[in-house]
Amino acid sequence: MAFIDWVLHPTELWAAFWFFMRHAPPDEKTVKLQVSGDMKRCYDFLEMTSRSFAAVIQELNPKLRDGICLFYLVLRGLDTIEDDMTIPGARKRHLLETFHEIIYQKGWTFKESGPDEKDALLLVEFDIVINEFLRLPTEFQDVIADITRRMGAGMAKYTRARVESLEDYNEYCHYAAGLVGHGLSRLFAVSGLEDKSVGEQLELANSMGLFLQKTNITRDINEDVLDGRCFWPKAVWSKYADSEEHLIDRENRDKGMEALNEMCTNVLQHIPDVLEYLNQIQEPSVFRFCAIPQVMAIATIVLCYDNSRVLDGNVKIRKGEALKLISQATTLDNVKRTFYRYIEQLERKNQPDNPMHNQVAKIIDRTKKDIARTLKGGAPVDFTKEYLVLILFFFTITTFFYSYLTEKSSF
Ligand code: D61
Ligand code: MG
Repeated sequence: MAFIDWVLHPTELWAAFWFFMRHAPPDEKTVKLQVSGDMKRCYDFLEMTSRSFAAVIQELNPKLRDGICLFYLVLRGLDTIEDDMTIPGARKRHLLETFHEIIYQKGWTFKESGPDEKDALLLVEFDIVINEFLRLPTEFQDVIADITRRMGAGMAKYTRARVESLEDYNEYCHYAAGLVGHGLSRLFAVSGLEDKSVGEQLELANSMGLFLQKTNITRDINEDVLDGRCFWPKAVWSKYADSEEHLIDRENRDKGMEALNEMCTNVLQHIPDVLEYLNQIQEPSVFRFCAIPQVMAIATIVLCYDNSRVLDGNVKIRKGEALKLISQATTLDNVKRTFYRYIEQLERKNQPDNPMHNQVAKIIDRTKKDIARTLKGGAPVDFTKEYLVLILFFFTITTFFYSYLTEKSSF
């Protein structure tokens, strides 16, 4: 059905065409040609362990690129231990709580991962990550170690505790992703590419992480429940289901949908902070690095809203849609236009009989007003589709006219 998708979404085909024109394969590999030895291996690990962040990290300004790659690998190592259900509780908590010291121990490796652990190899060769970490400027090392310590402690806490209340949910997401936002903001400031104040507005940085993490948690409910996990807070799902399995049960679909819509509404609350955070970012490569994950997230959460396929299995935005989002995440104004488009789509999906209708309508209203007020030229209109139809129209006419002429002259 991919072909039909492309025909039905000509603007995405257009974006894909330009994307592949700009990112021809040889160009893509330039980062790895510039770096050597162990750092090259670290970029291999980055590509192995992250589909979503590998490209944006590689396109960062060289002042930040290696530091943020290593920040990612250190935390991915920590998260691989957190996610591994085969490591005994006490051992796991000890590893999580001491990981910020482990990253200073030359030669440390870890071979105890369970057989299903997708990123086990990263820990088997973790000495390589440590070598490169120790080569970073100490200001970078300090930030990474501080965030690793706090994230490890939080993750250790949640190996026992469950996500019960909404406060727990915000706290867990703070440990898993909000702290990444803190660390990144501090690294941006330390590098001198962004203002010192970016490294101090940490509440906004936290929201950047929460918007991404909560979107994933909301989208992945089916997969997580089938794996025997659930990150939806009990305070929410227990209003609609007797158990986590009951939540995705077809027999309980109406209640399941109410729970899903409540979870989506919770995510949407972070939108004002996300736009305010992006408003402070100056350097173009840092801007794209921050904006691309956020536009993917808003597209995903709007797709999930009132969508029963989330409870049945996996939902994903189309490949072409993702390429279009990436190519448009260049400036604050373009990102605002993208958010506006998705907010309008959400408005169409937000039916009056939905119990979340009023709360979602408020967020829609506020976001549209915020954007219309601050965007040059006011509320945006997207004419890309109309342009393409026009081009296609003239192309067809010209072709017919041309063949008509050549037919005539051949006689
Ligand atoms: C600007 C740009 C990027 C940002 C940001 C601000 C603020 C926060 C984040 C990125 C982090 C968002 C994480 C969302 C995806 N969630 C996960 O990967 C979960 O793991 C959480 C713990 C490890 C976090 C590692 C990480 C992720 C992204 C980074 C980074 C570090 C460092 C630099 C740049 C981006 C999730 O993992 C699932 C999996 O194993 O694949 C989980 O276990 O919950
Ligand atoms: Mg995890």
